[in-house]
Amino acid sequence: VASNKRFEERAKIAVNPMATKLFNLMASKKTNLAVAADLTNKQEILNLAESIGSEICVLKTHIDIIEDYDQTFISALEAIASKHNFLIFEDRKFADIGNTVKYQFENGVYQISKWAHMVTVHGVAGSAIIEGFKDGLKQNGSGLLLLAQMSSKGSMCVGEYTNQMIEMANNNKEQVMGLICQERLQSMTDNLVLMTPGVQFNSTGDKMGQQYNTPEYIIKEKNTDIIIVGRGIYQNSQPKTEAIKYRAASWNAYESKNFN
Ligand code: BMP
Repeated sequence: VASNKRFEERAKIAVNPMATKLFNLMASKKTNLAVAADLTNKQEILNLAESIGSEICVLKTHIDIIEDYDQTFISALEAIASKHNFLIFEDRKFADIGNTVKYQFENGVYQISKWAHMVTVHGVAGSAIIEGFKDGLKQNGSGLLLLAQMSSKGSMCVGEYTNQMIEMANNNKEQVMGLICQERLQSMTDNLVLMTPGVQFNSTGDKMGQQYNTPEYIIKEKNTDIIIVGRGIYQNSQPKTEAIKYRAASWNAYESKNFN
């Protein structure tokens, strides 16, 4: 299933404000590369962000794996993000009832709603989970990304569950900016951003169930919008050089689509 609209056109039809912002950012910066900065030391993440910031549209964090976390980390990351013009994505994978996710989003050590431009949500608890985000999302015009499919072996986000996640996204477009998925399906409308993890050039998987595809395959054959690359970049001896390669591969794959 092809989307035949360019990112700048999709920015105009997106409903969630962060979806519009991200489509426009990709179109103007000419990058659909997101990097998963899965490092456990705050200075290592900041160094990575500084070195690859010019190449990416989004930097994805797992804030709860950082061993020396404190609030100075957030302000330092925000400064790098505004200098290099990328958005911050906290991959929290919220999955509880609405009342609990509201606390997890707004409170606790991380106060995610204050700084994350987008966060991931599992729909397993049902669509009322979205109610728990409504207040927090308003703070910065942020967006939710629903997990419609996963990259890992044996994933249970398949079939009818995937269809239900797409429906949940389509029914809540003010809050939901996009989907985490492995392919574009017909029901995934053009106003949603489709982001795909499990991308690496030189590996087909790891020992813990991860499965990899190439940027070209994901963007061109599977027709999603953004690749998310973690170890393929941050574990390389030259992350910047490698990020430039992933950026070129995923952008060229996007540009090679047939737009009308
Ligand atoms: P890596 O490229 O190193 O395998 O990292 C992939 C990143 O994407 C990890 O941060 C992981 O938590 C995330 N992710 C994933 O791999 N598959 C999914 O289906 C959803 C994810 O968020």
